[in-house]
Amino acid sequence: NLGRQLRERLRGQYDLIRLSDIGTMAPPRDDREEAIVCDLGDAAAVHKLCEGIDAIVHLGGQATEAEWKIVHNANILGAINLWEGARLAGVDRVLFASSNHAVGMWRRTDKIDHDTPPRPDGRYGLSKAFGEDIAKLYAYKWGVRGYMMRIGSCFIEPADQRQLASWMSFEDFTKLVTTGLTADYTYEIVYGISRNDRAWYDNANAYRLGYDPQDNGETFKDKVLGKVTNDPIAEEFQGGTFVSAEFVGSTSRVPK
Ligand code: 15L
Repeated sequence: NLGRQLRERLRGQYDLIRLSDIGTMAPPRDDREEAIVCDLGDAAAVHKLCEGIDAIVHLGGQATEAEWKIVHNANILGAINLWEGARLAGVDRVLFASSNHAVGMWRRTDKIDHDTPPRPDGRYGLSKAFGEDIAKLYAYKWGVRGYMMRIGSCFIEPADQRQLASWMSFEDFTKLVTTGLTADYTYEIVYGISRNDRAWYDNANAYRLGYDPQDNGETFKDKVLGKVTNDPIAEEFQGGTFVSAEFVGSTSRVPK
C-alpha cells in the first residue's frame, strides 16, 4: 500500500524507478518505470533486482503479525537477501520501513527517540528490529547507508485515538522518504509520523536530517477521540493490540 502511494508521488522524478512486489503491479507507464515481480525469499532474484540501482526503499515483506514461517521468509531471509544484494551491487543506501512495533513494548507514558533500543511486541516487531540491526552491520562494515523509518500508522487518516499519536499522512511519508534519499548519513533511525501533538516519539533526529512534516493527527481529534479498545494491556503500551495479542500474565514484568 505504501509502495503504491510512493509510486504516484515520486513518479517522473528519477531516471528509473524499479518497482517490485510479490504480487502483480500496475504495468510501467513510461520508460522511467520497471515493475518486477519477486519473492524476497528468492536470493538470486533479489540480488538481480538491486543491480544498477542507487537507492532502495524497502517497504516489502510481511507488514503485520504472522506465524514464524511467514515472518522468517519475508522479513528475515528477505532482509538478508536484500542487504546482501545491495552490498554486491554497490547500492549507496537502503531506506527501510521499520515499524513502531520494533519498540511497541515501551509504554504510552514513555517518550522515546532514535537512541531508544528495540522492545519488539511480537514476531513481526522482532523482524523489524532485525532489519534495523542488519542495516547497521552493512552500514558500518560495508558502507551501505541505512535509514530506518520506524513507521507509526500511515493511512489516509487516524483510525482511532491511538493513531492521533502514531499517524503519518502520505504526504509526510513522501517527505520522510525524500529526506532519506538526499541527506548525508551513514546509519540513522527516524520515526515515521507526522508532526503530531500527541506523539510518543521525539523525532528531533529526523528534523535534524531535514524532515519537515506538514500534517498533525490532531486535525482528526473530533472524529476519533474516545475511540479506544477495552483492553488495558493494549492501552498501556505504544504497540496497542500488537502487544496484548498472545500476552500472558502481568505487564508489571515489563520494566518501567
Ligand atoms: C504497522 O507496523 C502495520 O504495518 C500497520 O498495518 C499498522 O498496524 C501500524 O503498524 C500501527 O501500529 O498502527
